Amino acid sequence: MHKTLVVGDIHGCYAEFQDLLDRAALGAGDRIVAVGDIVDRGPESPRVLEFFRERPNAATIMGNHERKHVRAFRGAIPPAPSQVIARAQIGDIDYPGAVEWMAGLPRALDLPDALIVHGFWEPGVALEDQRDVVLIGTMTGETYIEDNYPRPWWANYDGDKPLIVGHHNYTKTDAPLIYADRVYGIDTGCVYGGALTGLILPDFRIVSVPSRGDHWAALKAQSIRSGLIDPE
Ligand SMILES: [Mn+2]
Repeated sequence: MHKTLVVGDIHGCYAEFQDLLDRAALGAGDRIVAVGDIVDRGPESPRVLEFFRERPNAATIMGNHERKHVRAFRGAIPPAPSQVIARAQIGDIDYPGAVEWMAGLPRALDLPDALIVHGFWEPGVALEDQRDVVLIGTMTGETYIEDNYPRPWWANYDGDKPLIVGHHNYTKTDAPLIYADRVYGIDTGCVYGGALTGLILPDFRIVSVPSRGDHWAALKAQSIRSGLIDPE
């Protein structure tokens, strides 16, 4: 029986991602799936991108950060500091190809044992009819869910398989949110000094490694010093 390691928001934390792969001890034929937001805010977005672009057994869905790269590159929105920094890390030669690849990412992965989306879920709506902004986890999508449904949103989940999401560290600890063995929120804030969490299917076994530091604070400070972004 092959396993699937589902990984929370990596945000360019390549070292911790490698730590997690060591901890998970996957075998040949096992699969790695990220919940999106594999880039931005962390030190090594290019290496994380390369991993998911090159490995045949690895896949990611689209997070709100990948979507921001796509929309900013197309001129729909101005890039936020975290996209400016990631673009500089990736380099102008490779950036268009990276964005094109991000544009092709799916907004959900419907696995045999779980449904995986980055952001949220609207109850009473079939997967194919869910709004992009809800599944991908934009501010618009979050506001829409909060304005129209009781909180917390995960208590309204009515899909037929367990749901795995990232996007917010709901427990504000290094431990994932586990709601009624039905909804798993596995973003544990690695890029802010928390932990990187994975879930190994089909057993829903948690694996976790500590962050090596508050990468976003360090990278932001360094990028302000170098003049790449403006002070807030
Ligand atoms: Mn996110």
